Amino acid sequence: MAISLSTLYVMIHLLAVFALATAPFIFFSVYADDTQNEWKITIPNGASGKGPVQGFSPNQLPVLVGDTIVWENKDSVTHSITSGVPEHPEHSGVFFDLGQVAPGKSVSHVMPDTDFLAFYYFCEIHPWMTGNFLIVVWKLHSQKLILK
Ligand SMILES: [Cu+2]
Repeated sequence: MAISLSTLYVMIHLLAVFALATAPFIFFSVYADDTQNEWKITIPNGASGKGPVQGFSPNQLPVLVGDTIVWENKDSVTHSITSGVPEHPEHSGVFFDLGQVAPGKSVSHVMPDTDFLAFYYFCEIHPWMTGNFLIVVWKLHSQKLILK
């Protein structure tokens, strides 16, 4: 049976989408090994303002299970690191609640092994400060990379 041109177009399009979607995974698989990574997130000076300063920098991270994420408060006021989204305070802190971080202090969190693909967090004191971890559940088993 001959494949029509439009079918071919759709197939090529799907292949392109697949290639784009998998590119980051291929990139990370090159660097993924059994070593645990440490990621630094800075809370910059002026983070609590609603202005141009980003509350968490970077505010998105692709991390692996077992990675350590460190938040360093370089602002002049205290912030909190609480899982969840500000729109649903009833679910705040379900996954982690690192409490308040005073100016000049740091807190860290080790990414647990769960079935979730993304974690959102925010500052309870300044709820417009938000961040997240994406595709956090890479698992390495005998040199094989498995995306849960
Ligand atoms: Cu804050």
